[in-house]
Amino acid sequence: MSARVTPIETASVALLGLGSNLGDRWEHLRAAVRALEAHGAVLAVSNVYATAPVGLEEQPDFLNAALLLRTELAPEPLLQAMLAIERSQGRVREPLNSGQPRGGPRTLDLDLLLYSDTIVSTPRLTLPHPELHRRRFVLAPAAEIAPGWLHPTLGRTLMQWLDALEDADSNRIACVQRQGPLLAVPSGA
Ligand code: PH2
Ligand code: MG
Ligand code: MG
Repeated sequence: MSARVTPIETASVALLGLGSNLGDRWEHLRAAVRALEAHGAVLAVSNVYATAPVGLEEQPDFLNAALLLRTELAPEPLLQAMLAIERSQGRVREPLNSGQPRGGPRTLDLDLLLYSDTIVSTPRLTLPHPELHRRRFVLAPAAEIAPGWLHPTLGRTLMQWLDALEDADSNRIACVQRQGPLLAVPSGA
């Protein structure tokens, strides 16, 4: 008689933010989704949003999106995989002491926003992402694919955080415009 083995669920769900404001922005985002498929199951991809730059304002507009990835990778290896995907799309990270302003133009930015209800605070990684609940360019796409995800430290769902944002400054509704799906809908679908 063979013992019945209950499979242990080891995969977690991560919420990623995608951004690009240099080069072929749509293609950088598409390439990121394709590359992430090697690291798990892409459960959902949001629409793409054209967004006004936040922080350093003298730079081109961004395209932003969000993605849900079911993955066996732990947060740190997932972050390493994301950084490698950024590099594969020509992202160059200036050293912190280079004198270059932070938050400048980039071909591809992949941010780990949430990883299940995991809380991490190390020099390399903070989970949940500290700016997640403050930025419309993050919350608009994220709330589209994970509206009910409860913020692990602050409470409230992503949709509640989005609804709570003031329509002011860089979070003005007009600064975040939905463009449409990232991936072409297959014909006949
Ligand atoms: N990313 C930044 C700085 N500012 N602004 C927008 N609209 N979208 C971004 O993805 C973004 C930004 C640093 O990562
Ligand atoms: Mg970012
Ligand atoms: Mg980043």
